[in-house]
Amino acid sequence: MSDSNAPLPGGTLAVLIIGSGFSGLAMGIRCRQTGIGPFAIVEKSDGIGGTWHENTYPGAACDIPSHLYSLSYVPKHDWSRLYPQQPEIAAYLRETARAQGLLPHLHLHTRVIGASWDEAEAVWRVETNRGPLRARAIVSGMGGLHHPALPNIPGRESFAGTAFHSASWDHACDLRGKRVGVIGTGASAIQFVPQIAPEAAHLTLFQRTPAWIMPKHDRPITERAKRAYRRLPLVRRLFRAQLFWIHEVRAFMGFTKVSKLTGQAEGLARRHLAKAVPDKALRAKLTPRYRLGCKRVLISDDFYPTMMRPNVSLETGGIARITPSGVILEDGSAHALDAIIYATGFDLTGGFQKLDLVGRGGLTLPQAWRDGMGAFQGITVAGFPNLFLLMGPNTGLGHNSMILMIEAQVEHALSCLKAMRDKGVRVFDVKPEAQARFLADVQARMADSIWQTGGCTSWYQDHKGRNTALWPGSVLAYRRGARRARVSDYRVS
Ligand code: N01
Repeated sequence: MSDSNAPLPGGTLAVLIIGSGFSGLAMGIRCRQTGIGPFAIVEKSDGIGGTWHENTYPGAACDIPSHLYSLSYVPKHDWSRLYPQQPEIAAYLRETARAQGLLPHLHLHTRVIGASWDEAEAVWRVETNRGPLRARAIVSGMGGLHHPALPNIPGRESFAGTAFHSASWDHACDLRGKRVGVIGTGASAIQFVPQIAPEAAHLTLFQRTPAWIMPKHDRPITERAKRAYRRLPLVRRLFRAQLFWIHEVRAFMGFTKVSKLTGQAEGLARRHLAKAVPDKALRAKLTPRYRLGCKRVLISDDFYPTMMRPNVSLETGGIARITPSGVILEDGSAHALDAIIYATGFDLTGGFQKLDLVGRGGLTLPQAWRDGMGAFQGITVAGFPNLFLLMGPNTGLGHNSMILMIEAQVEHALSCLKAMRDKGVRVFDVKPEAQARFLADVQARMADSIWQTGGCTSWYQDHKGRNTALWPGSVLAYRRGARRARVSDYRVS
C-alpha cells in the first residue's frame, strides 16, 4: 500500500475508484480480475474499510448476517457469529484488500476535492489533497452514510463536557462513573447504549421517535458449521442463499407496503418489548406510533432490557437547548451531563454534494440535483460521462444485504469499462430520457410504499418528502436490470 508520501500515479488511469469500503474494494477486485487498468483506489481515511473502519463505537455490528454481508467472490467460511461485529468486518475488508492484490493500488490519506470533465480529451481531471490525477472514468464508492449529522440544537457548541458523534467515537473518553446523555435512538444508538450503560453512573437517552425493534437472535457460529462451510463450499453457498431468500421474502411480505402482515410483525415487536419491559409507562414511551417498516426496522435483544436498568432513564420531551452543563427539555427540566453522545445519523447527500464535480458544459452535481438526488439505476447521471456511483440514490435497502446491490452496480460500471477498453468507446453518458424514465418509475412505485404511507418521516426522504434513498423493488429485480449497461440507455461516442 502506498504511504501518504508516495506519489500519486501519473499518466491517465483507466479508472479512479474513490473509497476503500465494500464498494471500492469490490470494484478494484473486479478490475483486477478482468484486466481493467491502470486503476487506483483513493481513500480519505487512514485505513481500509470505509464505514467499517470509521464506525468503531462499542457494540458496532451489522444487522445483516455475516454470510450474506460479504462479497460473493471473496467468501469467508469462518465468520464467528451469525451477525458480524465491526472488528471482524473491518478485518475481513483489510484481508480482502491484501489477498486480492489491491494494496499496490491503494492510496490512503487521499481525499478527492473535485473533478471536472475535459471534453476534448474525454478524461476526468481530478483534484485531491495530494495533487492532481487524470482518469478516463471515475467510480465512486463513497457510500451515503459517512457525513455525521449533528443536530441544530441551540447552545450545542456551548456544552462544557465531552461531546462526540457515534461515527467518530472518542475512545480516549472514559465514560465510567459519568453522567452520559445520548441523543437519538436509531440503529447506532441501540447498539452502543447497552454496551456503555453498565459503565456510566447514569445514562439518559433523549428519544424523539421510538423505533420498531425486533428480536435479533444473534449467536456464535459453531466450529462444526465453520468446518462444513470450509470443506463443502456448496453448503456455505446454500446457507447464503437461504439467508438471502429469508430476507427477500420477509421484506416483501411485510416491510415494504402496509398490509395485514405489517400488523402481525408489529404484534411480534410489541411482544418483544413487553417481554423485556414490564413497566407500562416506559413501554408506552417506547412504542412507535407509525407503521413498522416506515423507518428502518431495528433488531436487538439487549436494548429493551437496558432501558430497565436503574441507572438508565428515557426522556421523550423535545430538547429545547444545550447549556454548558447539560440538556434542557421543552418542559424546562434540566439534565446535568458530563458527556453527550450524538447518535443522530448522517447527512445522506453530504458526500456527493460536497465533491466539486463539474460535468459536461460546466454542469455541477448540485445543479443537476437541484430538484433532488437521482441517477439512472442509481448509478449514472446525465451530463457526467464515465462517472459511476456505487450505492447511489435509490439503491439503499431496508431489508437485505447492500453487498448484493453493490455487486450489480460494479458489473454495470465494468461492462462500460470493458467496452471502453475493447471496443474503442470513449464516452458513456446516460440519456436524460432514460434517467427521467427510471426515476419516474421509481417514484411511482414509492407512492404506496410503507416509507411514504407509514406515518413517519425519515432520512430516506429528501426535503420534498421524496424517498431518494431506497430501492422500491426486490433485489433480484434490481440485479436483473442493473447488472449490464445497455447501449440503448447511453449516448455512446
Ligand atoms: O442514525 P438514524 P443511525 N433531536 O438516522 C435522532 C445505518 N446503520 O446512525 O427518528 C433529537 O437512524 C433521530 O430521531 P427521529 C443504517 O442504515 C447500519 O442510528 O428523526 N433527536 C433518530 O432517533 C441506519 O439507518 C447499521 O425522530 C434527533 C436518531 O437521531 C443508518 O446507518 C448500524 C435529532 C438518528 O437515527 C443511520 O443510523 C448502524 C434531534 N435534533 C447504522 N436529530 C447496521 O447494522 C436526529 N435525531 C448495518
